[in-house]
Amino acid sequence: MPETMQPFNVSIDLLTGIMSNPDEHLIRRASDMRGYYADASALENLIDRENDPVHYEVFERTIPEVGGHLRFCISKLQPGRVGEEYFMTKGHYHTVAHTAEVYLGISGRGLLLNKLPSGQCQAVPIARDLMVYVPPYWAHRSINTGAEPLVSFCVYPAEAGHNYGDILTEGFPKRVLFRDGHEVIE
Ligand code: S6P
Ligand code: ZN
Repeated sequence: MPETMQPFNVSIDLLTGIMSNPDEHLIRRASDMRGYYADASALENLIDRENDPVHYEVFERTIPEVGGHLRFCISKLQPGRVGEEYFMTKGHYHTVAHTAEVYLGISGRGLLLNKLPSGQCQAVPIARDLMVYVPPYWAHRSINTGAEPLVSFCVYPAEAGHNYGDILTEGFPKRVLFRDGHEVIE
């Protein structure tokens, strides 16, 4: 047996989405989202007006990034809009493209926007008590369409990795907007 990692547990507050003892706490601020929203000037206004607020956070325990292990995290995305567009994460393909992922909604509500390299795009609702399966090869991004933080628990093969570059170049073909009092996907 090549490796003997010890079993462990992790405390997660299911109301706030805070993992009490993460090894890694990634914070993405509004300024980290330059280039992602359709309305670039609305993003600059948000950065100036609210002093570059936290956009989303990822809480993780360090797991070796090798086959056999599973990595897991809590993702917490704030509510709000940049112009008409709901707050969202950057989105990524997995570097090892044939690796899947499970997202379990913990609190809040929104969409998981999924895209294949062919251009096929699917928006799947996520909320407390809704789990989303992201099959191999699909890029994925969380979008918060609610008024509360969207908190998800994610699990994926530890070797998957994150490929942000390809989806940033291609873009997701759909955006999720609040327009004329309604949620619109266009
Ligand atoms: C990892 C998983 C999530 C996201 C997190 C932030 O495979 O999909 O942990 O990393 O929701 O989103 P993003 O698109 O900035 O990595
Ligand atoms: Zn992923």
